Amino acid sequence: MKTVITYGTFDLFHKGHYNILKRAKELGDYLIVGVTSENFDIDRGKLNVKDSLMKRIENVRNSGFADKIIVEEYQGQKLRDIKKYKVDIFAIGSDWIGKFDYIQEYCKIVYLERTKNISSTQLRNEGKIYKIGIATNREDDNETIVESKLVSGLSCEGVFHPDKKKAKAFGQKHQLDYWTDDFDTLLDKSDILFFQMEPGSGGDFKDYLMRAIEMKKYVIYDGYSLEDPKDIIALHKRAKEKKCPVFDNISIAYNRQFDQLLWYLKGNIVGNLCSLNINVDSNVFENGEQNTDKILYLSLYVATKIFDGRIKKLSKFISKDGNYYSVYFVTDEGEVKINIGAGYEIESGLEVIGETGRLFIPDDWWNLRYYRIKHYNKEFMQRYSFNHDGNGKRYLFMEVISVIESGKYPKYKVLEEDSVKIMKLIKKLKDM
Ligand code: C2G
Repeated sequence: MKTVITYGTFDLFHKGHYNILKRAKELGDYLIVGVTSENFDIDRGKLNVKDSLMKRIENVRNSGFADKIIVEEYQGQKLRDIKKYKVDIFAIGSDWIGKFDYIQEYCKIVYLERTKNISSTQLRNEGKIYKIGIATNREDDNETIVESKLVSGLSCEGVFHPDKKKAKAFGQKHQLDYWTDDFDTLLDKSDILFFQMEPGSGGDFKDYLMRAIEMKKYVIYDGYSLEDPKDIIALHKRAKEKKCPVFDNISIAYNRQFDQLLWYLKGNIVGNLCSLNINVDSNVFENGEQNTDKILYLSLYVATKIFDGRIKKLSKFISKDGNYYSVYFVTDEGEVKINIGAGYEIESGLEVIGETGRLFIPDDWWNLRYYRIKHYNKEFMQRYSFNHDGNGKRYLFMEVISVIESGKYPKYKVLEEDSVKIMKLIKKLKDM
């Protein structure tokens, strides 16, 4: 007898789930299905799961393919189950290729092709699945698609790239349902548009953004990609008239741990603030992509959230070879220094120095996975770590869904004023 095992959350049960269970069952004689517990989903950073565990189990049972249903409760349980039930085949969707290689030693792994276009083949109507379309002129995705899969109720379906061949390469690489060089196709097929287009990438970019808003799509875009603050104001104005918010793609802003950190600092956890040092080794930033504007935009967002107040003594320094870029300014609350180095081995990190202590986020601080606080008069350090891989886009997606479902225009996170303030600063720095 051949035993097959597969796992999943199976939230808002749809055709993709049905198909994977059917195909998994066809691989052997006895199918075990592991359904994730609520706590395990929280633990692995899966957000927005709508159905209760009981309901998800019931839906798996109703499919008629499972011979046994178990609950997956912790990281590492898969190996225990495989041994315990003498499993021959571990089956999982092709979106997980490579993630479970460690299982190979214990049983065969079969990747089953993902079902395309699930949002239109949803089996139930309650709990809509929102379709994301990506508009890009980049070659790669930097994990946005992976992150969207960690938010239940979202489906990243297609990509638009002005270059047809690149659209195809991108779509195929990420197993999307479709790819196109026709922007209207993307508009037609998406509820949420995710723009990852670099500035100066052709005059059409602004036009694409505006067209998306005219069509009342929810838009996620990079504030820095609209180089003129006036364009940001115009974009927000039209979005408000259309009652369809735009979201600035600064992941850290939507990360709840960043809120917590800000509250700690405002609550004087390290006393009155005095200095903020931000370092970015731009070689490690998003797969070596070097874009000073982008890094500066993110750094300035964080700096202006930590240090409120009017900005004085703004200055910049650029090394002779142009690879080291540094910005300095002072506010009523303290001084800020931002260092961005490409090819210079500066160590990424963010440090807030206060009167009574120091808060430090090492390495890729923009992903905020860990920080520590040292009080000058205490031996020990307070450490905070958060269990999520990836670049934190899932928190942004979560925010978009909650705004769509509550019907309320977002009143916090990256506001129009934030984007405009930062772009004005960047413009000033450029003119120096
Ligand atoms: N799936 C699919 N086609 C889709 C959506 C999902 O084939 N359009 C597959 C997934 O690849 C997975 C299964 O359906 O194999 C369950 O998907 P989810 O409920 O989203 O669960 P997931 O987060 O993929 O969890 O331990 C849990 C597992 O690691 C998988």
